Amino acid sequence: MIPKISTLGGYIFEYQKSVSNPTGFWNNIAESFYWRKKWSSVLEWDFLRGDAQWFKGAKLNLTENIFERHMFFRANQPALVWEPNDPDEAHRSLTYEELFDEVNKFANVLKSLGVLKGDRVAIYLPMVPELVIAMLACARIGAIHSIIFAGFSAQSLSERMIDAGATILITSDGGYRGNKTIPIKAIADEAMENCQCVKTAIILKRTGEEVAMQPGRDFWWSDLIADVGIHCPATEMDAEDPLFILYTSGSTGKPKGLVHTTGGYMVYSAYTFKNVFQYGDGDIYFCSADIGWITGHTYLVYGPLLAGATSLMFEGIPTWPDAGRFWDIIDKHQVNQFYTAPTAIRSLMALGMEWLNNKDLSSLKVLGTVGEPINEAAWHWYHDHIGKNRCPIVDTWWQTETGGIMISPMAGITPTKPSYATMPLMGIQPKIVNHEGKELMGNSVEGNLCIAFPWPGMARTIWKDHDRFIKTYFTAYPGLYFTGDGVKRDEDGYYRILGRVDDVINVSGHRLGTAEIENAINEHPLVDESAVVGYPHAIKGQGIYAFVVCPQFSTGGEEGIKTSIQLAVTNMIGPFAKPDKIQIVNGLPKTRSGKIMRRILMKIAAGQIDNFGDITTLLNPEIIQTIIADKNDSESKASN
Ligand code: 7RM
Repeated sequence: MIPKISTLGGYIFEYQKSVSNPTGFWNNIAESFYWRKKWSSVLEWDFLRGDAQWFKGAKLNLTENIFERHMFFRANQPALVWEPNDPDEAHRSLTYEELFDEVNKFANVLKSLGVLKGDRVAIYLPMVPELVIAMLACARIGAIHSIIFAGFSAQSLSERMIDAGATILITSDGGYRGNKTIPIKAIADEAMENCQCVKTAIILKRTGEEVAMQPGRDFWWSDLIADVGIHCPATEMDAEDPLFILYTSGSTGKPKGLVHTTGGYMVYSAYTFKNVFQYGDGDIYFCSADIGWITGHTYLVYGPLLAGATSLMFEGIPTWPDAGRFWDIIDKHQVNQFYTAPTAIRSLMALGMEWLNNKDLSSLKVLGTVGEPINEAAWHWYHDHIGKNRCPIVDTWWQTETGGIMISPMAGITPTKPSYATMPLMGIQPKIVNHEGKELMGNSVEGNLCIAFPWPGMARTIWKDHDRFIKTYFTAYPGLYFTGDGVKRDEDGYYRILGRVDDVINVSGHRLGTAEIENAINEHPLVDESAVVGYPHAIKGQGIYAFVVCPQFSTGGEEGIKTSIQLAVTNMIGPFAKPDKIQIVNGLPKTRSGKIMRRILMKIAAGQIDNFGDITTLLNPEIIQTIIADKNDSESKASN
């Protein structure tokens, strides 16, 4: 059994132990899992080289810790409950035994297609149970899955498949999202055309629409699954063998393929899941994140299933058929823990209280948020109207890179404060540093958030680019892992995350690099250059503001060019990366060395009109007032 902290005193005591003797602490936690062979050392590390190895020498298969380990007590307990997009379609429930059968069969399918340990398998699927089956089947045979969120464009999909060197793609005919049908296979076809590495595609039938099947390359899931056996022995993995690659945005244009490994990720995801949500036997846990993002990986699939939980997955969106969809699901399935993003809370809050009428939310015990800072108003609404003042909120801070939750209350144990992620979890040693790299000691300080010691769930490298891993995370503050987030430690020692301090923006919980969006905009033939910044947005947290220089566009064609820029971004990245505002400008504020001064553009986008600080290094200071005047102009036009 994975140990569970149950009192504040227990937390304080265990936390002290976990930081004074981290290897002893994690050694004990790891003992509650099933290993074919135990480790020879708990941890070897060197942050200067971006290295950490956990449970070295240990052998295991993660899926044996989900299935074999739970088969005696939980064979007939639902592992996965699936709620479809359309409430009129029947929901599905798979017990641990049933899910095990499906995973084994699909693992045999992969084997029959020649997939070997260490091969990369790309997965581009909507939120259906087969997505979970596919990823666990990879883990069963030691293949490395790389899931690409099904909202990404063909271009983004092929870029990621090429980088990962994926040889096989698992996808579907289409997908449902609210009242829309997404042509997944058509997008996948376009992506496969541009990458030579993918030789085989497995197509799941979801929408039943007509799709083109390329003979010799494309196979139906249902055909392949029909003639394979129900047993598939688990492949023995080293603790440090990769489990998956997940791409995330950074401050440069190219997304980073973060690599998570088997043993440490297993221990960390399950331990943090059980402790943060205080999951108990028989509870129904609902995480609304898409599996295409890290939250779905760790807290919809791996953490819950490793902990023997019943995990509910939802195919659709919170506002279709109406804004009561989440609350209907909670009512229907008697959900006990609910984990979502602040942007969802804000958008539902804005749609009014009527959607809560006649919904029974009394099963709820714990509420969680993740992905971006939660403002006080949204926190209170969630607390009062969803949790009815009796459910603790866990505001969980973490990243794709961290693999699991790092700073968060443990539900019902850590006293909460609205908009605070509160305290570090076991073994996590946060440090706050200033720009010179000096650690800020004591309370009531604000600076950049770093972590001083490894934890088992951390990413080990960037796929095929360890130098970039070192450069991105371990160079700014030598000896520390740098998160890219700003943070405040208040007078009580509580942590409040202030948001990114680099060129990453967070739009509706989607993490995007401004450079990525700029690259897409700059593809447009009429665009000379552009600068993208985030600005405060009431629902999305941050909106996307693009300043675009395109001297040649024909007068009067402003709307046309804006539309075609939106299209360029949709095609290159995906619809979720479309700028909320585009302003055509004559120039961008630049330093003498040619660097765009984003700090100024961020202020302008946020509505500031003076106090731009030191602008003496600017080559063209007059452009600031021009941009502001044009902005006001176009905004007053827009509101007329
Ligand atoms: C889990 C996830 C990571 C970035 C991170 C932060 C922001 C995440 C919170 C948060 C304030 C939170 N992974 N972030 N959680 N900010 N409070 N509770 O979202 O890789 O996609 O994004 O998200 O800026 O660095 S992620």
